[in-house]
Amino acid sequence: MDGQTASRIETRPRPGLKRGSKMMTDVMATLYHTPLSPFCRKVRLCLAEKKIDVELIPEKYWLKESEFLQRNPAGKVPVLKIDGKILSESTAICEYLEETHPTPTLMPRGTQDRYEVRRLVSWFDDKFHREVTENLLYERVNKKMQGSGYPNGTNVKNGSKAIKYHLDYMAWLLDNRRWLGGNELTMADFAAAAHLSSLDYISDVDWNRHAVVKDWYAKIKSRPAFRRILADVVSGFPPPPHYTDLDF
Ligand SMILES: N[C@@H](CCC(=O)N[C@@H](CS)C(=O)NCC(=O)O)C(=O)O
Repeated sequence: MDGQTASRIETRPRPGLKRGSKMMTDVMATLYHTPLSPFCRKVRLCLAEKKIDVELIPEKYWLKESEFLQRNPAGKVPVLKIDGKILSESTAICEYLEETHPTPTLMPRGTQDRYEVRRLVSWFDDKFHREVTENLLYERVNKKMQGSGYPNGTNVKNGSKAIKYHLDYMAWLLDNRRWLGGNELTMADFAAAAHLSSLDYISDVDWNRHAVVKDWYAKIKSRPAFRRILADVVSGFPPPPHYTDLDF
């Protein structure tokens, strides 16, 4: 991790510092998150790309504690405290950040291009999430973490089948564009990379299926904004060695 990233993004308060103490005033924002949540990862990537200081606080959202529900009555992570406000819904948060911190931009200028980015963010956060992330990550990791049972074999099989189709679709897009949403890096790339990185943490992505998708992920994985995500370690689920390897 480079010095800049290390000082800007922290998973917990630094030793000797109490939250709310004067010395923590360099922290501009607080994100309540779960390390492998793709929605939280998307917000973390936008924050890091825009070099916004953030303190990361792990949240066991499934316990539905009253303090958490007060922050977000929907009972979901991510929740971002910034500018004296409490924000929820990952895409709304990313668009808020885009408007308040326009540089570097993660949305194109033109109406058609913006439409395409929004369509793809929704593709990954809705369709990919339902067909792949829920069936693989939530079955294999979330159920164990939350003590809510064992992976359902049918769901895992469906997820493994569906991810192939999604990788094929990404390859088709990337055959025609530099990045997923067009010729610039956008939120669409971060939405996709957030899901895929969480799945890669449990070795559920076949990077050899399409060279163009692997190249895209290698490019995005080597960005400074990605480093903190690659440093995540979830207790009871050690990541495979290739997860952090930029030359995977
Ligand atoms: N549409 C929401 C989805 C967030 C979401 O579903 N987060 C999951 C963790 S990955 C969660 O908190 N689930 C709790 C629940 O659905 O009760 C967003 O984009 O922020």
